[in-house]
Amino acid sequence: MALLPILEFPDPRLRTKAVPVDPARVTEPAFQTLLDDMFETMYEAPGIGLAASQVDVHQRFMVIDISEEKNDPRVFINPEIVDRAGDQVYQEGCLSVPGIYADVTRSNEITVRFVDRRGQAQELRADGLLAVCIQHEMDHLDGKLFVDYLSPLKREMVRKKLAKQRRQAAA
Ligand code: GNR
Ligand code: NI
Repeated sequence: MALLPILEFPDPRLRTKAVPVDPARVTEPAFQTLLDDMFETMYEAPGIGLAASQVDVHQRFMVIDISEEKNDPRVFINPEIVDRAGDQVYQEGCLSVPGIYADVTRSNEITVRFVDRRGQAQELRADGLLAVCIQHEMDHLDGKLFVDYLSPLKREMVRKKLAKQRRQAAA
């Protein structure tokens, strides 16, 4: 297994629109190893989700584990939201925007169609934090970050704060 480097805002590669995964590739060893490496990277960070885009792989899949015990690994390949209801506000963070937290409004309940790590088509109804996380990761696949929901002024403040954090880490 291997830890993968995570791209950080404002890296332009985070803006790449990911392409669908060929379902026939899912069960191949190279893809399964990539999934394992993404879980290892997510758990080590630590985070509750990781989109392939964040590790510079511009294909439509992500890994999620929102459990306290870190024993509920979920894989979503080629996810599509087919139904949604209501709104919720959640204070989000992102491994690609470290140390920044902000309220984001998203759908409260979603139905997502996807392919699992065995290559099987699935449909899942999710709400609460799982629904937030699925929507946050799907945004990454479209090159979108949670800071895009902030005003341009706040986003500029985030960019400067991260630049300062990096300067101080380097000094
Ligand atoms: O670890 C993460 N926590 C989190 C908290 C609130 C809303 C979304 C998230 S996802 C984030 C990991 C990440 O950056 N995934 O892309
Ligand atoms: Ni994120």
